[in-house]
Amino acid sequence: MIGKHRWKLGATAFAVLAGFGYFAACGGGGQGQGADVGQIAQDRGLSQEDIARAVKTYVPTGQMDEYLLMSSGGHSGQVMVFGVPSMRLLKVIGVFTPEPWQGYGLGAEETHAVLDQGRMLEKDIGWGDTHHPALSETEGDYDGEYLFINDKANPRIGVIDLRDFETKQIVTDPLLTSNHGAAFVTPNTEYVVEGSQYAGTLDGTHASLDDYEERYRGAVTFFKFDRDAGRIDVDRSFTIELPPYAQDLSDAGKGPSHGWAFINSFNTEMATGGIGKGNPPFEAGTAANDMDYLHVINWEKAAKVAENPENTRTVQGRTLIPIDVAIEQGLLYFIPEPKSPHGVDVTPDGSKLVISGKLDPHATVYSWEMIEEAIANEDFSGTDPYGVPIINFDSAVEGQLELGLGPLHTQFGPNGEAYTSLFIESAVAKWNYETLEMIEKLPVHYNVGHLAAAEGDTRSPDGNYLVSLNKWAIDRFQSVGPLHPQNFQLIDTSGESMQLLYDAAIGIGEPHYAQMIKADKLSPWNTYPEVGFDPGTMAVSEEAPRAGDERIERDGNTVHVYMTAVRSHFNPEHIEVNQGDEVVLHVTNVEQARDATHGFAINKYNVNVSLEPGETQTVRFTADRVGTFPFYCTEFCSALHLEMMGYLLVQPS
Ligand code: CUK
Ligand code: CUA
Repeated sequence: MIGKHRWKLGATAFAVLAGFGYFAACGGGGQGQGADVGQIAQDRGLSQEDIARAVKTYVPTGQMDEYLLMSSGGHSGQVMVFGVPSMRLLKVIGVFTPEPWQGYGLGAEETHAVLDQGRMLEKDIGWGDTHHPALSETEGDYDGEYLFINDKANPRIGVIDLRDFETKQIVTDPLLTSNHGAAFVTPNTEYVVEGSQYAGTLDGTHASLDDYEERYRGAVTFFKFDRDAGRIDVDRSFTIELPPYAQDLSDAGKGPSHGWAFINSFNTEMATGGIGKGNPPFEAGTAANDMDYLHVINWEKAAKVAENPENTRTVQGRTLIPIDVAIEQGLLYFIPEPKSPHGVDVTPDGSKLVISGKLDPHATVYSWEMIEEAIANEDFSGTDPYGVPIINFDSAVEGQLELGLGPLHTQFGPNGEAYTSLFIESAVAKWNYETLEMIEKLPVHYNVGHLAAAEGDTRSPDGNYLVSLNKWAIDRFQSVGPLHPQNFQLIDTSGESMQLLYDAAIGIGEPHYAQMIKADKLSPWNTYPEVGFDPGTMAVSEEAPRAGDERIERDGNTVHVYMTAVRSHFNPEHIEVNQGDEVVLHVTNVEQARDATHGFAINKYNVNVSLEPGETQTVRFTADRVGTFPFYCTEFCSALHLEMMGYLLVQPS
């Protein structure tokens, strides 16, 4: 419980602050400062716990946070980066949607090309439902090189390079109608895993819901990640056909379970809803059975199986391992799991799996050793309607622990601690996955979905901090209308008992999941390494304009402009073209000073490009509108920033 102790005496305040080393830190910073702090606490009615929280979360100006929280940006289709423990928002990375400040998707050819990769059925898509960011891993530990994120609504994966925190690639999955068990990586980022959620036809054709069992399917795609290229290689990727259950969250095995992936499911009832037709609603139909199926998939073997074309079919240009091949080759097994499960989380040592059921108050702990043995001994209770062998529940489960109402997702600490979110109960349960003992519960506000512990899903969790990604905020913040802010609650897990530290309102919803990485594992660039650097290729561009080399060249109806940007001018400053000309603008920020970013915007032409120091970009457009169009720098880069402008003059043809 949160202490509601109010301070009565300044003297008590002194004592507590002294206990936190406050005065030592003040270092003689003026007489009476301690008294002021005590007075402030008293005036604001802060409790001792409040002061402790403030001291723990405050990062003094000029100092850095210890961790970075890489969070889904929810429906924005973007990624948010926060510092922990300050919970300061450091960046919003455009992934599936344009991001105006970074000029992502607003004129620069390269970023347009990335966004265009995300078109589906020849449509531009103006949003994403991003759920799960996944940091790249080496030997089961975050390596700080790449970040992946899924879009549930339009089955896609975005690839972000953490040298410049920019999106480099979007891959779509035409076989799926939606994804959810994504993005998750295998322990060396061999593959980025993407499990489907709502079943559909793999070939994208229409099928009646009456033919659901026959025609509808789920699937899991293993996208091959080429680390040297920094891109997913679709041609070396493969998909495994699955029954039309609603596949849910996934996780990859590590250590002893390396080479395997685990996916939860619900709706093994294969309900198709239809209230209007007198059928039970989806929510009832999908919860009829006591057990659903944990999918146990041998991806390492599947990768070899997929190499032989005799084993696969090509569907919509992708390589598919049909379900019967998956069964025959021993790639796919099921294990019963309690009622409508949600999260499956592999323990840091890879020896156990923790599964939580939305409608079951227990965490169920599966033993990898037992699963492996059951597979070897063919210890099956039968098969599902599609012929997938079902491992006996008792042959795979090590134990269960009652946690509370609505357990969803689990993260881990360094000493056998498991932290499981309790959605219905609005609490975090801390328990030990080795001894199956409950340690403690902490109320959160309210209805928590995912948790993000520091490095909490790697093979070496840090402890220290936990973020509770709450679904409801209700009364936690000033009302800003009926759509309430989302709330990230920061929790200190370093002590004996968990302590709620801070409510961080998130102005963007709904973020589902985040991962927390030690900041010193990242080594992002402060500027692009050389002048003329193209973030699309992550190399110096031959075409990049250099200082002294600025010019305008006409080639028929195409006008190439080679431009440089430097505090506080563009060169050239006049661009004169005829209506209908194609303008190709190559522009380089020739500066190398840290943070000397210039923007380049053309009024009324929907162009805004961000040029970080050293960066070059190409903007291509047809000068179809006649008139005078200022172009100008959109970053306040210098005292004469407002003067950093020029004119595009388009004369009638
Ligand atoms: S899901 Cu949202 S709270 Cu998409 Cu990971 Cu569980
Ligand atoms: Cu460059 Cu303002």
